[in-house]
Amino acid sequence: KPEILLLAPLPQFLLGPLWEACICHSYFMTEHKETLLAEAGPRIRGIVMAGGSQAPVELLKKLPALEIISVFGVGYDGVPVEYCRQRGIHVTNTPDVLTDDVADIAVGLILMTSRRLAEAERYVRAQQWPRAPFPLAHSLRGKTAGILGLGRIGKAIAERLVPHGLKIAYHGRHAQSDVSYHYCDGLKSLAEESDFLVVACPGGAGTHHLVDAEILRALGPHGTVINIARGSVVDEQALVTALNSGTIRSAGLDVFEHEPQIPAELLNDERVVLLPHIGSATQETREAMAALCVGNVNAHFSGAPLLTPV
Ligand code: 8YV
Repeated sequence: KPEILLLAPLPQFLLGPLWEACICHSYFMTEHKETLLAEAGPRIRGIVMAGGSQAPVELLKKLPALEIISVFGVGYDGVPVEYCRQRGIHVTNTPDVLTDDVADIAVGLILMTSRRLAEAERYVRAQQWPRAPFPLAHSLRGKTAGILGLGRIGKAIAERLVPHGLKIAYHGRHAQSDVSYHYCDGLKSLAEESDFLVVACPGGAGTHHLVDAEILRALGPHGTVINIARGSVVDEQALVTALNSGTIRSAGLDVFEHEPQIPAELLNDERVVLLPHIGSATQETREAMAALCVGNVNAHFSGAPLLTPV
């Protein structure tokens, strides 16, 4: 059996089939990483990792026989793709199967922030309703959602928001001819136009802190940041400052810069909705992701075409 490294905790329905096909080493779990690498490193032919985990070049250099990295997730910002290309290491991910669930969470965050759903629920539980009605929230109809990154997930979000009465604008590297949404050629102009700035682009160096203090100022005091992509895209400290100073109204976040650590200012802010990176976290979707993830590993080691190469 080929030997592989696991760089993240994985669900049993993925570990089972992986163990059937491979000898798996739990790199993320062992306290003796150097010993594991010295002993098994030369025999490691595959890596399985999560969307948010990292496979740094320094680690890959210690794996001379590495042939494939299979990411259990759509985002492969933790993989040095150019280095892998040069070494001929295949990289696969799990696109499409999670699109609907992630888009649903974006819509959920938009409803939660605009209608103050989490606050309202806390209000009821704290028995405050008998004392006074809950304060008025904000309607979605007629507002504009500005989508940063109109890829598969960004498009699924847009499609869901149109029936809610929102106008859609977007920014990305280029305008797309197959959509009728308004294209903004800069992120700042998108933020100026938006009530909800929805981050749906890939993470990694190319998008690091794209949403910074200047963009938050452009979004303005009626604006809300929604992030279902990667924490790295938003400058979290700038976000905290913008919320504290009333530069923006609120934020709905499923991802953070240093997961699972969340700044205390966000934890203590009633207007912010916080989720523990659950965009793809349903039984159905995670099982479909697992099937692709192990399917790619098995395809590679049996010489068949990869199911979903990056
Ligand atoms: C994670 C994600 O992969 O798909 C992605 O890029 O961020 C998530 O789906 C998930 O945490 C699986 O570990």
